[in-house]
Amino acid sequence: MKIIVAGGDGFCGWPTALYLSKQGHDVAILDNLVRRKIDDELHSNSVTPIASLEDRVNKWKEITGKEIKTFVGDLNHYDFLAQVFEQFEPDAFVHFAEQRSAPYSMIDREHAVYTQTNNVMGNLNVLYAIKEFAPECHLIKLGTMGEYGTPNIDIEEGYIEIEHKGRKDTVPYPKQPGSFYHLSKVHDSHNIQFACKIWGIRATDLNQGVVYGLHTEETKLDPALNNRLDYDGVYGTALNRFISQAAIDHNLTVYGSGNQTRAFLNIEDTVRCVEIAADNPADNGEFRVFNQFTEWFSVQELADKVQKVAKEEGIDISVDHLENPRVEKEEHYYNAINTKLRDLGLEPHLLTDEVIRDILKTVIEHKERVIKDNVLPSISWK
Ligand code: NAD
Ligand code: USQ
Repeated sequence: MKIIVAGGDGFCGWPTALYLSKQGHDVAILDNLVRRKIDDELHSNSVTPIASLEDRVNKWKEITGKEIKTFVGDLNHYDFLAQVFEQFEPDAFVHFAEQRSAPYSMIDREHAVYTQTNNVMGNLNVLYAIKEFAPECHLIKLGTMGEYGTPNIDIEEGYIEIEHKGRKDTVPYPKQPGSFYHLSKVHDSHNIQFACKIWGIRATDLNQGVVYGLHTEETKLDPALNNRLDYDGVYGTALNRFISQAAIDHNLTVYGSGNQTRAFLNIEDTVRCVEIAADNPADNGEFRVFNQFTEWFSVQELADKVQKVAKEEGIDISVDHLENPRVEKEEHYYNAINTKLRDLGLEPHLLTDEVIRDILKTVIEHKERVIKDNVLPSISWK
């Protein structure tokens, strides 16, 4: 298959591009490299040193003989996007290319507007490009479990059957997202569903949980293929952040009670889920939704796990409860369904002490790169 990985220079996109290339697909990366510029804006960095996109794909070719083409440009420049579609003629378009930090979207008006413009308009351009240049192309779009929020009922996969005043219908599951970033994903989902209905586009929305880890078999082949690992208060996500904190002897930063629960998966499962979606495309006109996670944990449970493994490695840190910078429920019901990817063959890599230890050892190797001022949260929802 000819597959474009948009956002292929990022944390999820890079290992996915390598994995799909290894599986024999003809892969091209589209990325405007804005994530690297945001590191400069935030005076932050990846714990792991990462090579330039050019060096990354050159090293991949040198090691495997496989070529990954690159298109450096912005989804919001439609002329550029049109050219990419005309030249590459994709069978599938994997769309990771969005601003993905909830705290970044909550910095101020400008960052909220940037996030929603970049994400919603970029995705709308992709929908138009598929309609205009590749109507059979399968859109595999990264959504988020955070679209659903934390309702007091089970979270279904995209749709819910409801009975109202004696009549029944199956409707999109209600969305109660928790940041302007998460809202951008809801807006994307609505636009994709509408485009499927009116133009007959085929699309899969992968409502992904929080991703942890950094290595895949492919990224481990050479330091030039390293994946990025975010630890800062803006882009770092719960588990990877706690492990990075342990590596520098920093107490773990649980926000509020820590009883807030989220769905998680290993980066090794992210790449496989995308492959499963590509191998089993949605039908023409179908807007399919998969919940892409393998387990759920409260933030406290994650901190406890990291504290235990760190202790075994001779690192003694405590779990701090910081005033929560976010507006979110800290006590809530959580039960989310995730059977569709499992039914199509996903075999989860679950979170074990060994997985935590492995990430911890990598961070320790590079711990002098961690900028300590970036560790505590600095952005408030209010
Ligand atoms: P990332 O920031 O590391 O990567 C995103 C990439 O997209 C970056 O390389 C960036 O330069 C590029 N990009 C952004 N806007 C672009 C544009 N307009 N045109 C071209 N390129 C653009 O993020 P990630 O962690 O790899 O996340 C990838 C996707 O998966 C996002 O859509 C995110 O919402 C979703 N997701 C991520 C997680 C997670 O825990 N990391 C969880 C659930 C969903
Ligand atoms: N949290 C802490 N301490 C920290 C960091 C986070 O207690 O140091 C808590 C947060 O308050 C929140 C939970 O951990 O309750 C998750 O926060 P996060 O930063 O790990 O994840 P989130 O902001 O939800 O965003 C991340 C990705 C985003 C993706 C989302 C999946 O950045 O792109 O969409 O995970 S989900 O959470 O399922 O929506």
